Amino acid sequence: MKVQVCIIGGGPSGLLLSQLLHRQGIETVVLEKHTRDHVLGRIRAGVLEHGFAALMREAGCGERMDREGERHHGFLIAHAGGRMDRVDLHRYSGGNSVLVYGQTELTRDLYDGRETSGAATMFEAEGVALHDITSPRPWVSYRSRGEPCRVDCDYIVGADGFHGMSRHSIPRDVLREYERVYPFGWLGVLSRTPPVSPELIYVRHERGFALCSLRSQVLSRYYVQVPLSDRAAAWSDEAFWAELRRRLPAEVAARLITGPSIEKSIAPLRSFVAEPMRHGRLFLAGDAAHIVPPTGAKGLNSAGADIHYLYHAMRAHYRHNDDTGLEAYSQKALTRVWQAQRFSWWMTAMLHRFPDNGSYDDRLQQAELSYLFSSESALASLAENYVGLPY
Ligand code: FAS
Ligand code: PHB
Repeated sequence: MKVQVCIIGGGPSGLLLSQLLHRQGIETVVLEKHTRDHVLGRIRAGVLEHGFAALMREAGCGERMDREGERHHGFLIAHAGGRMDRVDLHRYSGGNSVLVYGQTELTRDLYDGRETSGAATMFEAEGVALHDITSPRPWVSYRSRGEPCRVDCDYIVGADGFHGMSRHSIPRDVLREYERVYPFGWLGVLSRTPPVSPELIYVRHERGFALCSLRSQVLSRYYVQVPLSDRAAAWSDEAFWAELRRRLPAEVAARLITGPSIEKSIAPLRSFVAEPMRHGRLFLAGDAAHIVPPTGAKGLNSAGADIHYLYHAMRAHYRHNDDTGLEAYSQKALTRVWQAQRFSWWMTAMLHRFPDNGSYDDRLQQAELSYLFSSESALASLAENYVGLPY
């Protein structure tokens, strides 16, 4: 097979880029390790920056997102003694907002868009390997149902997530990795229950962080911080709901409607960046290059910025033989990646209970929150990061 761009990974990063390029007549193939159903079985992000939503529309896959997604102009932070304060995103970001629409649904929309376009997606692609990535004619090998296959291309995009292989195709003496692993995880539950609040509630509590989110008015998403040693199977639904109630302000806990969990999992938290995001004709995008703790809702949205830069760079290359975007990609993407890293770390440090924290750290977190809600410029800083810094 010969294409212009070979994309490794059929998650939101790879699919969004492939759809955007396809609409510009740039031929791509997506190699995905698993089946479509397996990919769609993952419960992940829930909040889209306005820039990400705009990319979905430009990819021709935004219609259901705009119909079913919920525009949110603010969120709440519950902290000292059950007090709740609102972050007015609309006011402090100059009129911007976020869209609450699950990653599972947007990935489904992207798959539907790709199938309608007739572009090629190879599912259950095994043993993907990259070859001659610093030559003008890179190629990719993989097996499909045991049969050896080959893709010749101009460029390879590694959008295969944190556990993918593409990052490891960059020589060890070139690749630099930066990482911080947090001593806790998020136990998440999805339930077919009405959300406890019309807006998200982030909770700082002495027992640990909690988050009340949603996917729709009949589908709620909740999280509680748990030790890394915990296993989701050891948490009964009753134990989860009781722990969540303990961490919520009394009036919120009183109106919480519980129900059976339809998904329950623990996500470990880490901050991670791999540099550079380009080596020869290989470009890294999304979780393949960076990971953030989900506190700031920047994981999927950071991937969106990478895709924006890569899409415009490849379009300029094929339309105008202009390679300035490709040359600048890694540096430009990493500048925004590190802003998302900073914000995600800040939100995580402010709201979570760190096992080694002493009384000083506890008071510092309280001071951070009281400063935040006493300063318009602090609220403006949070708001502009949460809705999404400019691309
Ligand atoms: P993905 O990991 O989504 O997709 C990569 C794809 O590549 C996968 O489909 C995988 O099967 C495929 N692949 C891997 N290796 C391959 C190989 N060798 N060959 C071919 N294909 C291969 N972000 C938020 O903003 N909010 C959240 O609440 C949130 N929760 C999360 C919870 C969990 C458990 C995880 C893991 C992540 C979470 N994230 C969250 C971040 C998440 O949403 C990612 O940012 C998003 O999935 C990034 O998309 P991709 O870069 O496409 O990577
Ligand atoms: C979610 O709905 O899954 C979600 C929302 C906001 C976050 C993290 C996760 O910061």
